[in-house]
Amino acid sequence: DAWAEIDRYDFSDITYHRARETGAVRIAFDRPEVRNAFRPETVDELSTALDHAKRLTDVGCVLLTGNGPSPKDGGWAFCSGGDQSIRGESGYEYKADEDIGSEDAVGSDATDEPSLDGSREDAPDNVGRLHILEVQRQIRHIPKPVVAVVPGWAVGGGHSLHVVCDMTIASADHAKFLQTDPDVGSFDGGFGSAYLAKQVGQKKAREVFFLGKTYDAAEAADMGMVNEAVPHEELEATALEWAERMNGKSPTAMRMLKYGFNATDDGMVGQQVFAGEATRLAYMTDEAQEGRDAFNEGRDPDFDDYPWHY
Ligand code: 1HA
Repeated sequence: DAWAEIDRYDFSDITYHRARETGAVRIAFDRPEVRNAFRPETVDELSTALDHAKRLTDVGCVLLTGNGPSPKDGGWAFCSGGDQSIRGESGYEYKADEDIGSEDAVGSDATDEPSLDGSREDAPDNVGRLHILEVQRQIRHIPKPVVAVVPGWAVGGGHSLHVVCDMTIASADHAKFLQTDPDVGSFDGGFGSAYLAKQVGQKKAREVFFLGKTYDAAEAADMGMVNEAVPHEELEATALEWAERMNGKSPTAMRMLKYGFNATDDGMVGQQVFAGEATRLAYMTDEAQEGRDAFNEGRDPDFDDYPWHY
């Protein structure tokens, strides 16, 4: 009841809701019949929703989850990773319908260049995509906590998505964590594995990938990659509770903390993102505004009022 759908009716692979009272958005994979596997269209939609959520200044938390259960067999899933049925030679391919990215669509009007408006109709070829990695970076850089709410399977690239989220809450009844990457000839050598090792330790992370065992929510919590396992029927309510709690905190402090946590693992980019926020804070001071005003008024700046703090 807390949720209102955000007006964007052309989403097909996700749903996107906003809880105005709570200051949260809920982005959910909506392909339960394939355990919420993602295809390029899904990734595009996810990226659009995350970018929108980033720009909502009264929203302090993003919940990322998977809708269910499957109408086919009642199974629950967060996400089962890349849709293997549309995996081509070099990545995941857009569906080859008449309008989008298919050989047939590449008619006489096709150019060699992608369009500026992001449409794929004039794409010269249906290139395989791995752009879920761009979404991982969005999750990493969005200036508010992203919580993975895992109602069922988190597998392969879906497992990596939960790893990159700031926190994970999982259904004690149905959540299952599994890495199949090397079974299907794939590997997330970035956040999905190396960052997982920061969470659970090197030996355990290597076990997750090299043995490919399935872990339930309690085991995943013991391991340190899940914050809390809760009864299935309490999953979404608990997630909303967490969102409300976080949304009550200082937005600046939360942003600085997220980027502070990221910085050591994100190298120069981590430093850049953290420093950008420090710059924003500095811009808000009279001292920085004196510099701006002096330039605009064609005079030397006078910083005498601003001490060299220690
Ligand atoms: O590693 C990466 C990347 C790395 C770097 C850069 C980019 C990356 C992008 C993606 C990925 C990956 O995600 S690689 C890993 C891809 N995912 C998998 O290997 C998981 C495949 N699925 C499973 O192992 C199992 O289906 C399952 C453990 C998730 C669930 O098992 P369960 O409960 O026994 O259900 P199951 O009967 O197997 O699945 C239900 C339906 O969902 C099946 O379809 P149906 O027979 O009903 O027609 C099944 O085929 C479909 N399905 C499940 N997962 C996928 C899928 N269809 C396509 N792709 C899937 N990933």
